[in-house]
Amino acid sequence: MLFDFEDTNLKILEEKVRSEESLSFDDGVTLWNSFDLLGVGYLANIVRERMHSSDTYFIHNRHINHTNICVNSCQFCAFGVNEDNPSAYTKSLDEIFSDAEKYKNGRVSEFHIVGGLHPDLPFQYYLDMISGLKERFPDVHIQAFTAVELEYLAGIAKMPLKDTLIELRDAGLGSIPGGGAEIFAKRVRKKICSEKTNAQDWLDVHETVHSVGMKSNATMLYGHVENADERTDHLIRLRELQNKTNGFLTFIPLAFHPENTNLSFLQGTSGQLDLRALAVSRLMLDNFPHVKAFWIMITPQIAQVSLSFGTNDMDGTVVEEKIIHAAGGATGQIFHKNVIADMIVEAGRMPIERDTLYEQTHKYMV
Ligand code: V47
Repeated sequence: MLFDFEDTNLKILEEKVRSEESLSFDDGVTLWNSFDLLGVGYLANIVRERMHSSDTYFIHNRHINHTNICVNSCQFCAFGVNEDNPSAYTKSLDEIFSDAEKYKNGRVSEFHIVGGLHPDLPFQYYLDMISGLKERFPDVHIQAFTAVELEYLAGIAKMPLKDTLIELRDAGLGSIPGGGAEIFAKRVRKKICSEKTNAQDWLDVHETVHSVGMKSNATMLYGHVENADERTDHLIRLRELQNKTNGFLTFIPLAFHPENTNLSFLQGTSGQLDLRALAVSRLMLDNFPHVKAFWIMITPQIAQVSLSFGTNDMDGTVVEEKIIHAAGGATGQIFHKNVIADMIVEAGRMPIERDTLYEQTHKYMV
């Protein structure tokens, strides 16, 4: 099929994309800056269809945010608060188990657990959370704790990260979510999350996760003070680690939501930037199996359109989402899986309900 590129720079990139050559730093910057969004999407769709044809994944999952108390105060975050804040909460283990219990008969296949860096909870709380969930729901995969939380938990446990991970894995932890990466560039981290795990530490945590046989995801927070060079650098650093370990499953670009944050003077992201972020990620991360459109972040409508802009995954049912909703997220928090499947079909794609490791769990007739 011939595509009529408005931007001739993209025509040159098409040859590289078709011959499966990795794109360079300069190519990445070209993609972020091109005025030809449809051209960028067309290129990303070539990769998406080569890897997955029309297959589009989603999962019956439930997010759990166990505490919003956090010792860090990232400028972009409206979720984390200190202990004295009236909105501070920490779920007891019984509360977590009873939240999870509500889904016992719903064939939920994944619990996705992230929270703040709590100053007082002992390591045993996290071990008991994971082993208690596993005991009650042996068939449910537990994806929990970002690299930032894991580094913090190792500090609390007073153990090397690898041993901490092994204890959590033996308690039932299955894989690691992609949060906490933000943008790797020092200039940006200094502005938006100066106290947080530095970029190399984030990458090292994931390398250690992969070394103990667990898979993980990766993210990039975009649409705040970062520039095209910094986004490209972020993607290339992830691609390099993936070349080394092959332990990443999915990349999820996270659209910055400004409300109630210290960066609330910034605008939220546009549909144009959301689609571009997904497409450029698909093109630069040619060694990542999956690129996910997290509908909570970008609206179900943009997520659906993005299935022709490089994405092959729509996350899932979610149920409870506090991080983006604290920052003005305007979508609901729950989607019935038949609605997700219908949206995928309407976009001309094939819905596949999956588990965390992308094994098919349910066949939809279309
Ligand atoms: O780590 C915090 C980000 C992340 C804001 O692995 C914000 O499958 C936008 O990582 N605006 C948590 N983003 C969510 C996350 C995630 C979500 C869905 C799927 C997966 C996965 C991972 O949310 C945080 C931080 O990077 N975040 N505040 C905000 N105002």
